[in-house]
Amino acid sequence: MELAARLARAAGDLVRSGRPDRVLVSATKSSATDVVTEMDVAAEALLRSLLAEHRPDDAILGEEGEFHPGSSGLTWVLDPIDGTVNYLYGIPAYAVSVAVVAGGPDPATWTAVAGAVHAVPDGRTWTAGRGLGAYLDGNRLRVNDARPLAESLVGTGFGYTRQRRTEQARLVAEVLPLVRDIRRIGAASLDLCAIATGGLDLYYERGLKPWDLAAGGLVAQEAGAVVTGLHGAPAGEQMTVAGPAASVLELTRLLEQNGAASGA
Ligand code: LIP
Repeated sequence: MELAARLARAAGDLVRSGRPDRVLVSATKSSATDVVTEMDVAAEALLRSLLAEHRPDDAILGEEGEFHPGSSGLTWVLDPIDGTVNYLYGIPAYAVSVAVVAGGPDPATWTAVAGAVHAVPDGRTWTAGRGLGAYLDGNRLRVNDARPLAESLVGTGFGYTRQRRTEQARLVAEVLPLVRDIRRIGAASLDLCAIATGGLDLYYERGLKPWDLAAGGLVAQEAGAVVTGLHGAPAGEQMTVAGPAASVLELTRLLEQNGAASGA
């Protein structure tokens, strides 16, 4: 937990100090808007070099690099800049996400052990250890009490392909009239930390990658939130829903009734 925080802060210092006035896109992935910047790559390279020094026998799964196998049974799951589009545009909502899991690299079979999410613009750092609780800059966190869906502030996000976004637009149009309001922060790890801090009542998103979810999901769980998928499935790329148990039950029913985990 302490090492995850140290690594996240170190990468955050690089991202913060090295941000040029105009950030350039160095590559794209699933679509022309799914961008990678030179800083994404540089920050992950720093994280990998620190892990080689401090945890040489552990495996590494990172958003921007190849899977590095290990022999210890532990895998570090890295998102060097979660919220890359916000970083590109200078919108102050992007984070370094560092988690360590038992097992890996298949997220369906791993158990998150510890994690840290470091908000680069303002330096806030969330940490969590399995069974050890969740903290924001050392202060213990507790998820909001459940409240009716109509009074809940709900976070969500959208993918990068037209097909997936068409489906997500249909779904959010069903959800919006039934909740207090919607927030689209643009970084899943910060959405999940907002659940832990009480800044959101609920969060749902389809299409999260393992590195989007690994650290923030543990922070939310250790703050007392339920983090799940639909139809009894675990949280993952098909769907992630997070919040207090009673509210998650209401939201998952609504999402299931609207076919949220099927289609694009
Ligand atoms: C982002 C996620 C966010 C999602 C964005 C994007 P990235 O991750 O954290 O929840 O809505 O579309 O996928 O690509 O910035 O690492």
